Amino acid sequence: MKMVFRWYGENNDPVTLEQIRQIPGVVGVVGALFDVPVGEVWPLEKVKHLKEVVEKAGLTLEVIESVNVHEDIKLGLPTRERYIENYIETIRNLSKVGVKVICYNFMPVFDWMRTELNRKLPDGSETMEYDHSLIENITPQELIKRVKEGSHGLVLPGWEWDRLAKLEETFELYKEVDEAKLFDNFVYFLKAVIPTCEECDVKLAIHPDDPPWSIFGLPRIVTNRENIERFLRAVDSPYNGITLCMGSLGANPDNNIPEMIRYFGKMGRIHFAHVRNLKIENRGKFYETAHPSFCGSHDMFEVMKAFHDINYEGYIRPDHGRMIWGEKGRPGYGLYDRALGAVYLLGLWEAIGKMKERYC
Ligand code: CS2
Ligand code: MN
Repeated sequence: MKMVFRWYGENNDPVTLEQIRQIPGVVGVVGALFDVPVGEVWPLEKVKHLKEVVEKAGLTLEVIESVNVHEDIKLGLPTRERYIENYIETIRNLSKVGVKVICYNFMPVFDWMRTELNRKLPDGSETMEYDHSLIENITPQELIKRVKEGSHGLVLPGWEWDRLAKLEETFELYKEVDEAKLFDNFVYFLKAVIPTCEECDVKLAIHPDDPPWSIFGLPRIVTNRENIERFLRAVDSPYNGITLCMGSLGANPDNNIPEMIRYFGKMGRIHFAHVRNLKIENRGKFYETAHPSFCGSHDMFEVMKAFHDINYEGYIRPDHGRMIWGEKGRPGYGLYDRALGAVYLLGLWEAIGKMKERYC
């Protein structure tokens, strides 16, 4: 297992590479270019520059999150061909600087969704919350306004305000796209790009839908073991893999996370993992907690043990953390709580390994 940490780039992240370097056990960052419009090619020069900056700080850049998929590909419009070509070009450019895994998602319109970005917990920390009953009672526009207000002026991953400004148009187009159609469009995309991944030795790792159910009537198709297995088998290449984000899948208590890790791990299809905890208050309502098991609804020991048992050699990163110790930053992506999370996960990993060596 390789422990990595998400970083938003120079002048775009209050967290510095020097700080990340000092978190014990973290070997690399998960990076991206945030100034290339969705659908355009990531220029080789920019990618090279990012790589140099990261390596100069003593860290690796082997995972990219995210190369976002243009909406026309998800919608299956004729214009998708151009965007697929661009995606292929981006894969090639990333492979040239040694990128091994690309995380992406296939969620219509919205990336991850929360209804409250700054919920105060009893210990004074702040965290993000999702409440489905609220989603059912407001419009997508109202929701976007809420998220924007809570974002402290920082662009959130997958929440490009310009793109979201054209919401009505996009929702109109999705009237024609149900789950079956979205699945076909997804497989069409995979069939087009996976041969290049094989050729360039870059693995694709789809991020599950967050939360793993339909919102605002939009289709969602990466939500459980059954539908994940379906598209893994539809394009049966080891380069067609997943990002096992337990924060996303774990919001639905029907998803058994350790079991999914064992299942997809044995298939050799987990290339990247987001490991974090959350507290399910009731069905459809949860908030993000600190990583340890006693803070949330998930048994993190069982999760890390499942990764250990499958001899997981891929990348893991802590995911959303709370805002603690007065830190101000991008919701979910402060330094302190994620650093505590990384070290906690590494502690579990060491303990599990030594227990096996000594007592089994
Ligand atoms: C991330 C996602 O912040 C988050 O919740 O896990 O935004 C993730 O980066 C994308 O869905 C992957 O494309
Ligand atoms: Mn995630």
